[in-house]
Amino acid sequence: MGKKALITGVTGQDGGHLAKLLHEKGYDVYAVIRGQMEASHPRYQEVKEKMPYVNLVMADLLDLSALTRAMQQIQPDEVYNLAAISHVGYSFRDPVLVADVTGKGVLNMLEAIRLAGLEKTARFYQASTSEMFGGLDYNRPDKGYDEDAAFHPRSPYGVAKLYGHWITKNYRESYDMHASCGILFNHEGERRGPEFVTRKISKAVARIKLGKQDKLELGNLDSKRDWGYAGDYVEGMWRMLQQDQPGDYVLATGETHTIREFCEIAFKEVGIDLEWQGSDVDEIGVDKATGKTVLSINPEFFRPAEVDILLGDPTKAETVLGWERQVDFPGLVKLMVEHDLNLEA
Ligand code: NAP
Ligand code: G4F
Repeated sequence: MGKKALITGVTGQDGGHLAKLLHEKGYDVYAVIRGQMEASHPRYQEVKEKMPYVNLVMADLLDLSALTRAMQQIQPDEVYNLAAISHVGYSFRDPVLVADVTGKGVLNMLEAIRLAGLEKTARFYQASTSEMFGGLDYNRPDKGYDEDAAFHPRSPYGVAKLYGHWITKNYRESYDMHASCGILFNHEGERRGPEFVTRKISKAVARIKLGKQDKLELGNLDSKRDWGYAGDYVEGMWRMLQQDQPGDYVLATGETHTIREFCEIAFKEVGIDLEWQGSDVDEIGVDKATGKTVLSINPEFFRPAEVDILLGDPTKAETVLGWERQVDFPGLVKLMVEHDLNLEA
């Protein structure tokens, strides 16, 4: 019998990559999908069609009884908690729901494992985030944040994730659970939701190239992110749960780039050279060849508090886990634009 893994968040970006990886490694893969989702729902169908090897279990992260039943029925060896309301901008608009799902949802998962009597056997992965650092206390320009850096979350999402991070560590210390936290910096790719900036850009660039859209509207162009490829990051999650001891690990690239740079490279991929004109909310990106405005600023996308810079130091993951990345920054942008050109054509 293969090992059994239970994933939450399978309909999201990372869940799809992780389900595939675990299946390829010989696991029996189970995944929690929200209870209200009808079999006719497109996301349910996508999982059924593209990941037929995944056994679906109905449960919501807010529903402790359903989660406990799932743990009792499946008796998983490994549990990967990827489910969350994960959009930082949205978390300012609905902070209470985000606290419940992204924060208390983690407690529900840990309690479900305990209530099912699996705390000594099931290994647990919590999807922690670089958003917990927040950028304000950034004082290591060469190295970036590591596992010991101070937290200073700047969004309701970051605060909720910090609760999830600490309650996971608390269950590790209190009940001797094999519970690990991956502090992941931004990771992107062809499965990224269109509400996140990289996919919004790659999709718009493809549509502009194909004449299906005139212009892309963005918020802050000058924040910096440490962007990697999601497919590389799920391998790191799995490696954390294969260690003899649980722990916390930063997964990052050690490079940081502005949104502006991402735009420049993405437009270049389709043969458009961007020229920046104007400043602040009046700044625009112009196609040098045609003089057409292809990018402008919409203050609607600014956040009440911003994380100006994220840069991670993955030394621990590289040395202890032997974690490696296959896709670099230009490769990531290329991969996303090419994917969206094919999708939109
Ligand atoms: P994502 O694409 O936004 O996926 C979120 C998943 O959570 C979806 O499957 C969603 O299901 C599920 N979900 C939301 N509310 C739920 C609820 N009440 N009950 C059950 N499931 C629920 O996120 P991602 O990019 O794959 O990220 C995976 C995890 O890593 C998240 O926890 C995220 O916060 C964290 N993280 C991500 C990054 C990154 O750069 N991607 C970096 C650090 C940490 P529906 O389809 O039903 O909505
Ligand atoms: O793509 P974003 O929405 O990602 P953000 O806020 O960094 O959060 C992502 O990464 C976190 C890890 O650090 C995860 F925990 C989290 O779940 C999520 O996956 O925004 C990136 C940057 C921000 O500075 C934002 O202000 O892009 C800026 N931005 C500029 N214009 C925009 C836009 N972001 C979005 N989503 N949409 C815009 O139009």
